[in-house]
Amino acid sequence: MTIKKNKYNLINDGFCFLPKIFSDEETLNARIGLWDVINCKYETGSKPENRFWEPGDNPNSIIKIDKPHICNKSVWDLVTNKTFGRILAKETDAKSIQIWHSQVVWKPHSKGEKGNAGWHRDSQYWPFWTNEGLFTAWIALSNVSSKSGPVRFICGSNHWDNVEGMDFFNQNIDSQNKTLNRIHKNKKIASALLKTGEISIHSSQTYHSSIGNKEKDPRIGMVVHFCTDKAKRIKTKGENATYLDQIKNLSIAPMIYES
Ligand SMILES: O=C(O)CCC(=O)C(=O)O
Repeated sequence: MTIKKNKYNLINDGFCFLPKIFSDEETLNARIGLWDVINCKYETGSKPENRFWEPGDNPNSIIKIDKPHICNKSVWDLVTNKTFGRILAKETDAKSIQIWHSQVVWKPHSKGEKGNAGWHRDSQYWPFWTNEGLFTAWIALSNVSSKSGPVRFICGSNHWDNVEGMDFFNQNIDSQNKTLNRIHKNKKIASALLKTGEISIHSSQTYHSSIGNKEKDPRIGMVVHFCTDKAKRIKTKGENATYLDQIKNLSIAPMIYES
């Protein structure tokens, strides 16, 4: 099934789909670079911010590693592509686009619940940001079919109040579905069926998840968290108090568009 690219929009639905803007060479190089990062080979000498999978761990579980863009030049080149920055600015009606965080979510053929990413909205992990001006671009680095565990968005959930009990790391999606169904009966869910090089964007308030990859090839997403000129920092105490100070360092948090 092909998605009608203009059918969804960021404001009403909380997500949208963009056509391919990256060349096959750019996506292939980034994919090779991410595989290196996954295997602890850091071309730039910089380590990722956080690893949730190590070589030797379950080969059928979801692999998530934070800030791979600082570890590999091809990954850096992908996310800092000028056309990408311009298109994100157009879609979000922004004067500037800064990448402040990223992840690779690499999903090999899954077994059991190990490939699941639970329902969540990104803002629940970001107490140091306001909701406005915060978005995520998901760049497909493989073809994503309905069987490969695509990201699924709940239409309009960017307008919902918080739903307790939702979490990326909770792989029991059946139990999360029960909670969601109690509160929101008539949901419409859209899957991001993307070709390599295509992109989805969602707001930080949009609930999304993904289930296991039943294809034999990996499903690969380069997840780019970006802020616009409308985003504002919130002062927080404790372990997050200084987390966002790193956005002053453009070699960690590149500005990819300024009007
Ligand atoms: O790639 C996935 O399955 C989950 C991605 C995700 O949670 C995100 O893009 O914010």
